Amino acid sequence: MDEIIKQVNSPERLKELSCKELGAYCDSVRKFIVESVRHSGGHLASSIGAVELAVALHYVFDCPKDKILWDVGHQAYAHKIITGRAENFGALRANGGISGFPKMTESEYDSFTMGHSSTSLSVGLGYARARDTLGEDYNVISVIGDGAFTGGMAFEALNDIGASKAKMIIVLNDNKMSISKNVGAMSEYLAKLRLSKRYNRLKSTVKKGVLGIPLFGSNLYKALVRTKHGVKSVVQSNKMFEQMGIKYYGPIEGHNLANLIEIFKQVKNEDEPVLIHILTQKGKGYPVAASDPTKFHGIVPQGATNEKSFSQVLSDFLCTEGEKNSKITAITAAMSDGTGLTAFAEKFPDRLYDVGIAEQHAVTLAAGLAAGGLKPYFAVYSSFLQRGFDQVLHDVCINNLGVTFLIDRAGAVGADGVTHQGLYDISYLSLIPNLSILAPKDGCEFRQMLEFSLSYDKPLAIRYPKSYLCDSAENGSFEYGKWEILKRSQSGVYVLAVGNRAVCAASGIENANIVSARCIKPLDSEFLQQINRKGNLIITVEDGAKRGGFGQSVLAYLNEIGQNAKVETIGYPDEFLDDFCIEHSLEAAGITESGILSVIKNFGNSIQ
Ligand SMILES: Cc1ncc(C[n+]2csc(CCOP(=O)(O)OP(=O)(O)O)c2C)c(N)n1
Repeated sequence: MDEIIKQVNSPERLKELSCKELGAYCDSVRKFIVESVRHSGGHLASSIGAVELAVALHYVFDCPKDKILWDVGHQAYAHKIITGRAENFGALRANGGISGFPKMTESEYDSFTMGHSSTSLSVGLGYARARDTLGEDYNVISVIGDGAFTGGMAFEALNDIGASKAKMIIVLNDNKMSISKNVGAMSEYLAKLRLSKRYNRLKSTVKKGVLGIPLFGSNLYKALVRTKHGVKSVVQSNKMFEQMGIKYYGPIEGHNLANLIEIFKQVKNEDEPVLIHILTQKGKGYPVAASDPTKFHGIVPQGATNEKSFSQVLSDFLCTEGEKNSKITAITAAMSDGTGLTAFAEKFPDRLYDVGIAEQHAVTLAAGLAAGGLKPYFAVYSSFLQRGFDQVLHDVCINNLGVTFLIDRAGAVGADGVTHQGLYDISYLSLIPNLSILAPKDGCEFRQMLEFSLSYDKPLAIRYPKSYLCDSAENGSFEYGKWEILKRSQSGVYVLAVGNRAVCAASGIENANIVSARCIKPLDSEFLQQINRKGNLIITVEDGAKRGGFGQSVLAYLNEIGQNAKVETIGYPDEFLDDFCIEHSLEAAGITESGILSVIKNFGNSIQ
């Protein structure tokens, strides 16, 4: 770690740096992020693209009094370093270390816990209104990427912000990229703004403002004038935002520190909502990342793995079946790589809809596609589908449409932490009539479920984690509504395991009946009736929240028919899972062989 990183451990120290030192500091921060992330994994390209932005913001504003809200928050590593957390980067996204996202409980400089996209404008307006109502005095700055700007929440907030006239600053960090290339009409509109004529001269107000910066204003002004391309981007009025009541500044070169400092100084004094459109490069300063920002959006630490991914199974399936059936369409909300849709997109570009970071729209789009006679598959991470609950219920399920939800990253997710845990899908989807929910024990069974989906013309959800270790030796055929007995025993103990991780945890256990409860909804009620005998023990195991989960569905059903067996449920307790390690999460919840064995042992003791 460079000395300057150690020394600058607060925004106050940052403000003491000279103009030249600030430039050197940015270089060191960038280098430090690259080194740290190569070791620990994390969001690389976005973070190194926002170094000058973070430095300029902390140079001009006074945090924690002023509130900087980093949308999604994956780009805020420089912010974390400036605010005294460089020492913790050895344990970035690890237990005992720091989160990869802003987190209120981690630092007073993190004004909000972020993780899901497109929230920063709403939070910002909330802060601004609270400030004005309480007669307080601070600045609110929402930093939002062009990807996050495609999300419906951002549009809803803009609508409100423009009308509110509240004093707040929106920094639109436009690098033309979401995780992959950004999409949609808004993105095209921003591209036009990028190309639009930029100012080649400094406005007198700008000059005045720069010269007014204490200590090195005149140096800055000279630097501005000297910049390679001159200061092209200063202030340009823009119709769309302006007509919505939001003052537009831009486009501004977002790696030019002097430019950024100047513009932030300018807008600090504005009394109305302003939007500063800055242009940055994702992966800036690290050529491999800049040339392939999608690959370097998030990187995992090096290490041998023999895991296979469920998304690869999905990819193979969609590519093969897509050939045979032109009605098959796939939808992604800006996550085609992560969910395994890239190959399908390349093969059938007209049948892959990337809707931007717009899960709610994606669900209802799928409903419309199905109503119109197509066969839509929406692949989405469990935690992001939370956004689309009402759309699943109201649009897909009330209309009983043949939409298949492929719910990836279900269960504990590890390094992304609390905001991304996929623990709630079983609970919230189980509430919805007409919807069936499946969980494959391995890739082979996932493939069978996908084949089943081809002829199933009703709402269907299949949930699975990122990876699985191997395909099971048992390769029975998939039968809708029926569970699979993986191991029989004379004992009265039945382990009902949901999905790959639970099945893996249970598979080594002897003297118990091990069952893959692959159909979460509907339950295999016939089987449950058979095993609901006094003296029997039923243990449900799921990589999901206990509340409203599979285990509680089993309990509710048995209660309805008159419960005889003893039932124990294993899953996550009723608290947020603030854990960065999948193994540790599973261990703590008892979703392990020893966790199940201890339940069996306690039962044995209790009947002696
Ligand atoms: C609701 C939701 N859906 C999907 C994601 C996954 N995701 C994280 S970052 C990202 C792209 C963000 O792009 P942008 O806002 O432009 O920021 P950049 O990485 O380009 O700086 C996506 C899709 C998310 N965090 N939240």
